[in-house]
Amino acid sequence: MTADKVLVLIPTYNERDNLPMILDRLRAAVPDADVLVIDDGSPDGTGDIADQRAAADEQIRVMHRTEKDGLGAAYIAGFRWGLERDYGILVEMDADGSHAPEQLPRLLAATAHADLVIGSRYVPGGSTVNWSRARELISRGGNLYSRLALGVKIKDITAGFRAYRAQVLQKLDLDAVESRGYGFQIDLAWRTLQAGFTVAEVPITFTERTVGESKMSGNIVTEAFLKVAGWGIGHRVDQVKGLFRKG
Ligand SMILES: Nc1nc2c(ncn2[C@@H]2O[C@H](COP(=O)(O)OP(=O)(O)O)[C@@H](O)[C@H]2O)c(=O)[nH]1
Ligand SMILES: [Mg+2]
Repeated sequence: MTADKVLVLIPTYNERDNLPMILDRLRAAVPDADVLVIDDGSPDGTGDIADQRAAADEQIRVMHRTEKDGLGAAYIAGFRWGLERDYGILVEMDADGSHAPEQLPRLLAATAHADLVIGSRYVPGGSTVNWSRARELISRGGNLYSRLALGVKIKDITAGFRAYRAQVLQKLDLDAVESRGYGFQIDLAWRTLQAGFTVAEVPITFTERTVGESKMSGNIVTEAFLKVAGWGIGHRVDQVKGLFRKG
């Protein structure tokens, strides 16, 4: 059996001081994986840096999008690009160093027995480094809330370091995904479970960026909060309808 071809998707917005370092580390840690940088027209010139790297390394490609349109939209565009080529595994990874490329082999190994593998901060062995109390509270609160509202067991459903088997993304209706930030990760995990695929979590060390700025905002949290409530209620209504149909 040949190993699945791996594509690592890296969305960027103003990451000029992070991207070269993360590409170096990734290419060293997982030399067989191809890389697609998805840049939303970063004003700081991240897209040009990505182009220079792509010119020197045929395993690095760049998708230029014209305006900042959120992490979710960037990933959807990247997934489509990868599905059109014959990649078996599509990886989501931040450009800011929060996700260690050195831990990617651990995620890839777990795709042998799960359709979606989440690099998790909140399973035994997982951790966060340099994170503010406020960010950790939002993250832990969002995860607890999602677990209760959706009735799922995933400990880190907002995590953005992931490996999807291509079959999952082929089956999901990517056109229907509207969520942009945090909600996007919850949205895709939820759709993956609803479609009957398996999800596994492997521990990672999440290290908050030391360079550049987070694009996280209150709007992103509010969007996620409202959407999760909607999915949770919709799911419960379906369950009740199912009971009536049976009875
Ligand atoms: N292409 C693209 N990338 C984005 C956008 N927003 C954030 N990113 C990238 O997504 C990754 C995670 O974003 P970050 O700001 O670090 O979010 P945080 O880790 O939740 O604070 C980084 O690589 C960002 O550059 C966007 O609108 N478009
Ligand atoms: Mg970050």
